[in-house]
Amino acid sequence: MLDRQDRIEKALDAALPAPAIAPVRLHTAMRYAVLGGGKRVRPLLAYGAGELACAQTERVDSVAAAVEMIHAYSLVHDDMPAMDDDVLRRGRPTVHVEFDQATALLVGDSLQSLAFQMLSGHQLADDARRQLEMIELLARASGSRGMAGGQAIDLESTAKSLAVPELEFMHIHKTGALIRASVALGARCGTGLSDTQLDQLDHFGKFIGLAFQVVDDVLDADSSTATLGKTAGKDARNNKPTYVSALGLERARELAGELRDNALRALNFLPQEGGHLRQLAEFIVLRKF
Ligand code: GRG
Repeated sequence: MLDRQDRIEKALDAALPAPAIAPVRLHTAMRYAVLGGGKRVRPLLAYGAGELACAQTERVDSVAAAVEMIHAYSLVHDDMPAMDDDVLRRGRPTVHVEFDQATALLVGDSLQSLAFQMLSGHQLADDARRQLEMIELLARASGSRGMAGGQAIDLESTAKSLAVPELEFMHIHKTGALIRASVALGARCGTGLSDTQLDQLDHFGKFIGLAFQVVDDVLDADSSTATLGKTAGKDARNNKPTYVSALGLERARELAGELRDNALRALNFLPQEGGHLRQLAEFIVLRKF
């Protein structure tokens, strides 16, 4: 993990415009939003899937940087007053607090564009059609029928009590879609997996994405601001429906384990029984922040 975290940090650093390039404030804020923080779970999943598909690591670098840029943009926009209105992220002031709201909007916009530049400006696959499919895959996962759509449902759901299937629908989109896409894109950088194996991997991505969100709900209820590096206890204070409000803390914890087990079963059909993805699944459920 440390090796890959170091690798993605360098890839992101190289891909982001240098702070001295105009407009200096925007580029400084983009770098602030992306560099030097975060667990890099989505890039780690892309590298793990890429290994199984015998992908060239340089190709996975571009995919890993793209998914992390989309993730970072979503956090910047989510933290703004019009959405979740938070002042702390990755242990530091949020982008609109450190800079200003207009800059935070532009940081998100620019990171989203740069993500697609990463996928279109570097060779990811031998076959150009496959590369186009990969670009479409990220567009779908991050747009209104993926992450942004999930966020819209989240905003509409404040102070409502959602049944578990509705919660699942929201989270499969808001958090799950990008995690699933990270796995799918990493795997498509190589040619070592059959269509059946890609389907199994997609099953893994779907279930580990949902497990990630259930754990996020548990940590929000059960951890501290100091440990999380972001404000804890916000879901209950903001009257947000979560797995903890729907099921209680203990059952939500159990559910995270069940979702992980379901994800792990899909890996049994893959080379090295899923290799590093198996350990990443454990990390996602056992993480403390
Ligand atoms: C604004 C279009 C738009 C979407 C926002 C993902 C999201 C949608 C909002 C983030 C709000 C949130 C806290 C969601 C819960 C799951 C989540 C994405 C947590 C943060 O991800 P981590 O734990 O963060 O991977 P780090 O900092 O480690 O990268």
